[in-house]
Amino acid sequence: MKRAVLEALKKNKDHFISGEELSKKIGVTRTAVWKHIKQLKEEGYEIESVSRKGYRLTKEPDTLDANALEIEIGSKHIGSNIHHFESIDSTNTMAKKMASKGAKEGTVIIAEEQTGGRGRLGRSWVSPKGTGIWMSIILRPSIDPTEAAKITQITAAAVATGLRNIIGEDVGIKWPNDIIIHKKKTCGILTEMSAELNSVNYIIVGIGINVNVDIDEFPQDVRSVATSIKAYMGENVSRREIVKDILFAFEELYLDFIDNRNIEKSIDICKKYSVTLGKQVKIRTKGREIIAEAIDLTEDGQLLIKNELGEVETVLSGEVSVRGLTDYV
Ligand code: BT5
Repeated sequence: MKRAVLEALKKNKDHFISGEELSKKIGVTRTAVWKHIKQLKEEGYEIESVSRKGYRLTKEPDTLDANALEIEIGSKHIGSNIHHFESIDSTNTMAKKMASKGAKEGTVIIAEEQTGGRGRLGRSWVSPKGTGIWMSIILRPSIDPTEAAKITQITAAAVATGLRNIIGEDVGIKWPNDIIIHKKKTCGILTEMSAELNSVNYIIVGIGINVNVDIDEFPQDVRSVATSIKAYMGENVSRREIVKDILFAFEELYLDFIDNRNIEKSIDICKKYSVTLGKQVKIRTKGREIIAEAIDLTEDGQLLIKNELGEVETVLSGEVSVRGLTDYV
């Protein structure tokens, strides 16, 4: 019911809507409407109320509240079902739990804070309260497990597209899973999978974005490699707008992959915004370290490199340092 009140207020932002109209629309008493309005106000919504005119929504808080997000996203697929947590160990861990209990594809888990945010290979992901986007999407694609890395590329393309809408052209993709603003990491992607030999049970794609994080909140080692959108823009940016834009872009690119077996568009975006291609790179993969030139992405999203012996090889995943960009100098 609270959701219905919020939805009606959001749709009628430009004028007052009376308590009576709201109660008729939603099918509850005027007292119930008033209670929901009170609750929304407590959650940070600013609602003007004028006697004989009614209510008008004047300002929304930048929470990632599931009701507000679902209303705004309006998707039947990715983001149609959102679970919002104030504090959680890791949205990826929660997504795995939910997926193993049957949560449907497109379910999104989002948190204001993670106390045990995870990066790749057991590394940790710093996720302070209320200022970032820490979210995971549950996917159930009918693909071969060997294709899972494509999901990371689709996600990188979607995040870069969403962020470029808001931030502009300083957003780049560092293969395979980082989004960079002005040479520093502002987003990391963690793709995890549960699979049998030939089939995928589910894939969890975790996305962490430093939106309004103050750089001082990061521990020293992270501070030297990380930035936030706020640090770049000089002002707070709506997390909700970003979530919306990213999920919208993700749905289009992901469904193209699922329905048409096509990731060409995603790979084109990854190439176009790449900060890796054409650069000297140091790659740690499968226990070895290679110095090479990053030449291209294959149509599957693997990195094509030319090693020091002039041999061309493909790399499926790994740690990449880009000369002049990250720690490789
Ligand atoms: C990643 O790992 O970049 C994947 C991060 C995925 C985080 C999301 S948040 C929602 C979901 N739930 C989770 O528990 N995880 C996902 P990797 O490439 O391994 O990079 C990890 C490294 O990035 C760390 O070792 C730090 O150096 C650095 N780092 C940690 N926190 C950071 C932050 N907030 N911003 C930028 N860099 C960070």
